[in-house]
Amino acid sequence: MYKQLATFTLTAVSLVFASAAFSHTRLETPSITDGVRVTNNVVIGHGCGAEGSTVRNPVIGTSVVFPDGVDSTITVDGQPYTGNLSDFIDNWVNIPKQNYSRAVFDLQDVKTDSQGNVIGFWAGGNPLPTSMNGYVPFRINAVTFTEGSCASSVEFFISIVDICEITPISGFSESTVGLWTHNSLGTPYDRQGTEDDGPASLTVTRTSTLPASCGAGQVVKVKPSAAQINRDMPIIYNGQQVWPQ
Ligand SMILES: [Cu+2]
Repeated sequence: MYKQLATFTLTAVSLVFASAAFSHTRLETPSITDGVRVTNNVVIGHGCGAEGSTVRNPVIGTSVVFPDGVDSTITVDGQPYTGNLSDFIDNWVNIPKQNYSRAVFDLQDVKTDSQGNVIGFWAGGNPLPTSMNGYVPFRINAVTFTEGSCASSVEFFISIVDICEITPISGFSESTVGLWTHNSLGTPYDRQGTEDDGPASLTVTRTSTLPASCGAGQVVKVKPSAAQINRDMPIIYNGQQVWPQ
């Protein structure tokens, strides 16, 4: 009896955590393998409001930023790495490509760096009913591991802000924005919280055999820089910044 109760309690607790985690804004397919182009979606699971609240404000837009790999922060097996992303991934350029869709939002466009490479995208313009999920489609081009590298997987942290009300930065609150971002970059877009569980993750797992000298291989993680978030998170539409404002 006690054992059954314990099992039930554990199951109930893990279900609560699972559903809470699932309702965050995440990628439909967070785990992919190298060398394959994958159709994916940003899944907006709920509107703005305190985590766990039942009444939420509808999301009217979303802003999505991939680490550009230029000034990103890299760790290898948990340790800071000062070399380049190209030591592990040799084609991290123009990896996301937005798929045109007016299924959820009327307006959308890609975000580009100074060279015109896509580093993110946004969509918005009308409210997503709070009772439904919103799927914002994009494609991830085939990612390839650098020959000779020891990386067995590379996890990219994708920063997303769901917007429920257009405000200046000073108006950011749980009821106006959903911050699916890092908690300690030091940008106005940082998620409030002690755990760094905001961004949506995308893990690329290597399918080819590692060089024999690599042993078990290295686990690589890539976060955007504060400078990139500050530069790339705002939404520019027809040459004008429309959010935040
Ligand atoms: Cu959530």
